[in-house]
Formats: sequence, C-alpha cells, structure tokens
Amino acid sequence: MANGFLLPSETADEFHFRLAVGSCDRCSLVQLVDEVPAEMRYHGEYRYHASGSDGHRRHFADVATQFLEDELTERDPFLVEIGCNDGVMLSTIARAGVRHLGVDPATTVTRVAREKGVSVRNTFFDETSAAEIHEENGPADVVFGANTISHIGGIGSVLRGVRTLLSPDGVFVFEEPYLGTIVEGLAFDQIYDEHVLYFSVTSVQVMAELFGFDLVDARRTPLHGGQIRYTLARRGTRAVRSRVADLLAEEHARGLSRPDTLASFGQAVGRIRDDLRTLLGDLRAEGRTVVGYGAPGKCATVTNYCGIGTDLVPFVCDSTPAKQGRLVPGSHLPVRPPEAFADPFPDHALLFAWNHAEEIMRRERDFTRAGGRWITYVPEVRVS
Ligand code: JHZ
Repeated sequence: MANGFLLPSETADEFHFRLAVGSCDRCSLVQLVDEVPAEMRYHGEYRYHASGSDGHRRHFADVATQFLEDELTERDPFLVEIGCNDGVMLSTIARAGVRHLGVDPATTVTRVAREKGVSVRNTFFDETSAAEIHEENGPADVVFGANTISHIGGIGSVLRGVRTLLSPDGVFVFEEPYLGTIVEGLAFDQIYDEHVLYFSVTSVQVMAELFGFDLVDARRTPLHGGQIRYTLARRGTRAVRSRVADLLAEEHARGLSRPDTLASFGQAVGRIRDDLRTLLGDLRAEGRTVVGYGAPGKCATVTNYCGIGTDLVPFVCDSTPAKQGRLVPGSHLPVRPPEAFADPFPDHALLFAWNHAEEIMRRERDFTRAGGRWITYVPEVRVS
C-alpha cells in the first residue's frame, strides 16, 4: 500500500495485494481490479500531508479564493470538502469566516486541519454521512474534493450523497489524476492502491449523466504532473463550457479509452522498468552512489514494480516527519530526513517526487553544483 510506511519491526506482517488495472468496456472508466478496503487506507495512521510543498499550498489557496469569489457569494454560504486532509484548502475558507465542513476519516492529518481553525467530521463521505450533514447544516453551495474522489471505489454512493447535499444550483468540483496525462506522459507511478479510479473526461461525463448531473466544466490543472478539475451541476442548471467538448474530442481523436492504446501504454511502461534497472545496475557496477529523493505514494509502485531494493538505492530522503524512520512499503527502502541527503551528497539522486522537480532542484542546488546528477524516469529514463 503506497502510504503503508512501516517500521522495520513490522515487515513480517506487511499487507500485500495485486496491483492491476482494467477498463470498463461500457463506460470506459479505468479502475483497479482489486480494491484495498478504504478503512485500511484512511485511518489514524495516514501519513500523507497535502500541505507538504509550496506548490500545493499556493495552488489550494488559489482554489479557495476562486470559490470565495465565484460561488460563495450568497448570504451564509456553505462548502463541504471531501477528504480535507490537513486543511490545505479549507484553512483559507475558514479564515474568510465562511461556513464549511471537511469530511475525512484520517485523524492524523485532520488534527492539523483543526489547529488551523477548520471544522472537520471524521468519517467517510457517502450517501449516509451526506444526508446527516444536510440534516445538520442545510444544503451545500459547493462540494469539493481534490485527490480524493478517485480514491473511492463506491463512487455511486458518493454521487447519491452529493445529490442529496447540494443546493439546487450548487456545484460539485473535483480535481484528480488524469488518465490522459498518465497514458501520454507514461506516469505509471500514479497507479497505486489509493487511486482506485482513473478518470477521463469521457468516463466522468458518463458517470455524471448516470446520476442526474451535467459535466459543465473540465479544465487542466498543473498538480501531480497534470490533472483535470471537473465541475458537475444538477442537470439543466448551468451552461456547459466549450472546454468540455474540446477535451472530449481530443480524447476521442487520441483513442484514449481504446484497449490498444492502453496495451501500448503497458508495453512502454515495461521498457521504462528495464531501462531504469539497467541504469541503476550499471551505476552500482561503476561504484557510484544513488539515493532516492522523496518518498511519495508513487515511490511504492516504482520500487516494487521495477524491483528496486536497498542493493540499488540504499535509502530515500523525505521531508515528512511521519514517514522518516520507516520503510517504503514492499521494497523496504529506509526513509531518512532530507539532511541525510547532503551527508555526504550521493553521485546520483533518483527523483521519486518528480512532480515537485522544480522546487526540489532549487532547494538542492548545492548537490548539482557539487557535480550531482538527477535521475528521472517519467516519461523516459533520463540523467540530467
Ligand atoms: P506527492 C499524494 O501522492 C497522495 P504522492 C494521494 N494519494 C494522492 O492522491 C496524490 O497525492 C495525488 C516529499 N517532498 O505530493 C513530501 C520532499 O521530501 O508527490 C512527500 O512525501 N521534499 C493523496 O504521495 C513527497 O515528497 C520536497 O522538497 O505521490 C511528495 O508527495 C518536496 C516538495 C516534497 O504525493
């Protein structure tokens, strides 16, 4: 499990599952074949903090400001966030004094949100909790989710819940990893237990219609290598932006949902694995040192799929205190604090947190100045 960072003493009991994706030939939604139960993924030990980078903090402050300006303008508006994590978005809404509720079962991270003045309900969002929230607070003008809606296998219950909770002219907005970016950019490390659903505009439109919504907007956003922010509204209540038709046409022209497109993606990913293993093996044979940089959820997929153990990469540095002193799930690379990176600098750094490349490379410019080289592997293995 991508966020199942474990203590060295816990390796004997580690949970494993088969990571495989399939696509539905009726609605074209790509999804995990086996889903790890949600209670095993989001709980009091959840270790991902969404505020962990400058880029994320800026992005979500902008999202909140946009909601305040465009959607939360009527008297006493109400916004609900599904999966509020450490309050990276809701803290701006809370500071503006706007009524809000974060719904998130992961008590570790929501404790931080509460410290920022965010109201939280520690539960999963589904049709039952949505009805309770509606009963207690009235309708929501906005229901938002970022990197959470794609985590929920029981998406039907979520959409039924949103239908109950949303005000007549409210919007359901969610931004999630985009199948188009994953397939085209060969970002295979986005595939892991937390990402149960891999949305495309095509599949989200089918999903919206099935549950009485229109997909009224779909726009690209930059996080995690390129995502899409979808806006759903009750059928017939809002004009549909032309961007939706443009993206649908683009997906159709690219054959994004076609089985042969997905099969070629699988083959290209296999080539990346071979190239990366060859490179790391050659560096080891030459006596060069390689350290991993960042222990994102993605790192579990890459290290396990490519067979990267401590023989090739002795440890990984990550700034998240909750991950330090633990092991990357499955591959068991030890996670150390960022200070270990410069003590001394390795010859090469394998950049697992490639979506934060600019921020990390700026922070670690002494490494490059000292002659250090970065290894990236999406969309191809490269040393720079
Ligand atoms: P990052 C998360 O994925 C988890 P992950 C989640 N499942 C999800 O859906 C996706 O986001 C979309 C570290 N770091 O943001 C911090 C440094 O060490 O790519 C993080 O552990 N130094 C909710 O886990 C990791 O890298 C730094 O300077 O793939 C980045 O994780 C910076 C900037 C980060 O998310």
